[in-house]
Amino acid sequence: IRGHFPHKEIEHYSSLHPKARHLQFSYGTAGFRTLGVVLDSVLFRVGVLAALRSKKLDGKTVGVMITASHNPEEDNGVKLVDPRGEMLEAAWEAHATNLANASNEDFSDVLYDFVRDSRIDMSKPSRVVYARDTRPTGESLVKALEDGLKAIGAEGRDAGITTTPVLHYLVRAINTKGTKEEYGEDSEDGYFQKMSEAFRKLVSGRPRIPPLVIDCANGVGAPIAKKLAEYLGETLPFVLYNTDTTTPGGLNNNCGADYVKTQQKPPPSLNGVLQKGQRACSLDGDADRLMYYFIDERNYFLMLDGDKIATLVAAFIVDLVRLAGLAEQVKVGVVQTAYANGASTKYLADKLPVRCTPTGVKHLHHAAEQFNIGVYFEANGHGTVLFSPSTLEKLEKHEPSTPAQSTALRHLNNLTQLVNQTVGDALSDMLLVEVVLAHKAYSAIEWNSLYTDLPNRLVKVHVPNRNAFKTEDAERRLVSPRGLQKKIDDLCKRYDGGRSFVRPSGTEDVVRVYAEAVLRSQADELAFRVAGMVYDEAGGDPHRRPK
Ligand code: G16
Repeated sequence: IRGHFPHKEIEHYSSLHPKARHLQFSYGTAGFRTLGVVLDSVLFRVGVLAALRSKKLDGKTVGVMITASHNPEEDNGVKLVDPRGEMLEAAWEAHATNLANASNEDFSDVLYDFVRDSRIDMSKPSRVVYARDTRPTGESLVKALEDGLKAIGAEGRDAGITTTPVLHYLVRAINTKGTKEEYGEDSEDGYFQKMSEAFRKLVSGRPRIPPLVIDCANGVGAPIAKKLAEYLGETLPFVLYNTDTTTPGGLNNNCGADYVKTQQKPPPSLNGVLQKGQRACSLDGDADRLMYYFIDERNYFLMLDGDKIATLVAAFIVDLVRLAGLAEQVKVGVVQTAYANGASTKYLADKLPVRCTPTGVKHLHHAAEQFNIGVYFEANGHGTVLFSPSTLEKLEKHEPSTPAQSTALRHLNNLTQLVNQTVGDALSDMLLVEVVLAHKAYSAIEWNSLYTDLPNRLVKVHVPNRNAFKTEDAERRLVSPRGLQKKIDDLCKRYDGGRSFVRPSGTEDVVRVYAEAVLRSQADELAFRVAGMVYDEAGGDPHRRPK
């Protein structure tokens, strides 16, 4: 090993954060996620790992976010953020899992072997910036993380209570400071400044935007949205709901983006609030997901989910690229997952290349990087737009030959500033949606009418062991348990437009079942029949079979 391995410090601090023998942890879709009260040892070890990751990357700043996002309040979690603000490199996820599961006696040795095998130079500097959401377990988990940093002697920067997207922004801003790729000032203020300035430019000269209702899920999105309102002033009036971050049990409870998406209805707290046609949106517990919706003339609830956002945004960007005279040089593509509504994929595929990846921002993000401009969204409202470095350069240098080209180019350049390109960001995405609606002079009704969603249903199935379910083909097919996929295929054939798939969740202890069909009743029936098959196959208790 190069440099000094701090055996003593590691043993000392590790003894303050012992791992319970019977617990096993795994770095899943979005890091470690489980009950907050059992995560102390994990946070300590993640602190150690983040510090080592920074050393490995020559002292660049690495991020740590403590959140369980859309999960219930008693859950918590932690994920690592790489220097450009993107998710941790996949190869290190396995290291994270290994370290989290090492026994107390072995931890120091396992760590030593890891440092040696990964050729980490212990004499390098180490910097970590971290933040947490509003969960009650967050405060003590931060302390455990800080002990991990101390054990390695890393320099820590506490970004306090903020959203996941702000933390990702900070990581990129810190690491690009003073370089050609400077991302913005490395503070919350810098984040708001950058976004709100771009927004003002993009909507200037457009008619006044009618007020938007925002459901903050009783989470950290509430204080951050409040601050954003100060920066936006009258340019985007909004009314905040579900902003109570102190009453126990409120977080994501009967509110938030996940509630709206899975229940397919507005949070009860908005009953009687929404006027017909008025735009409303829900954030999730760490404000990285966004779900729009409205009530129509007949009092029906209509949801504008991640697919609707992707189509709206992608079509707008394609138009701008064409108007700027760059259609030949800048190719726009869209990335979705198996959860994308079949109607959205059909609508998009007529206009653009569309790719499908497994669930998880990290997968979509990497696929989107393959395009000059990659628009990625999960149906659950998680997504963003990526402009490749060469595209950014083109947009900056391109000489427009007409006033119309010049305007389109200016809009595109402002979009690169408006969008949080590090990760899905509910507030930045919200501003993006509002820009497109303002430019197109669309109401929610017109936006919704771009295409009609196939009725769909998402069901959670509680099974004894979700790891028995394994998938292939971007999670669209099951390979295990054997034979189950064939049964699902046979069943789907009996429904008009029937499609269904099954996958284990990476953030909750459940198996997820998705189904869609031409008729609402059929989509529901298909979902529950597949859920029943999953339950039986997994040996679930017959009395608790999904209904
Ligand atoms: C996380 C991931 C998302 C994923 C979601 C659900 O979101 O970042 O990419 O769609 O979990 O994943 P799964 O179906 O595997 O449970 P969040 O908002 O909870 O961080």
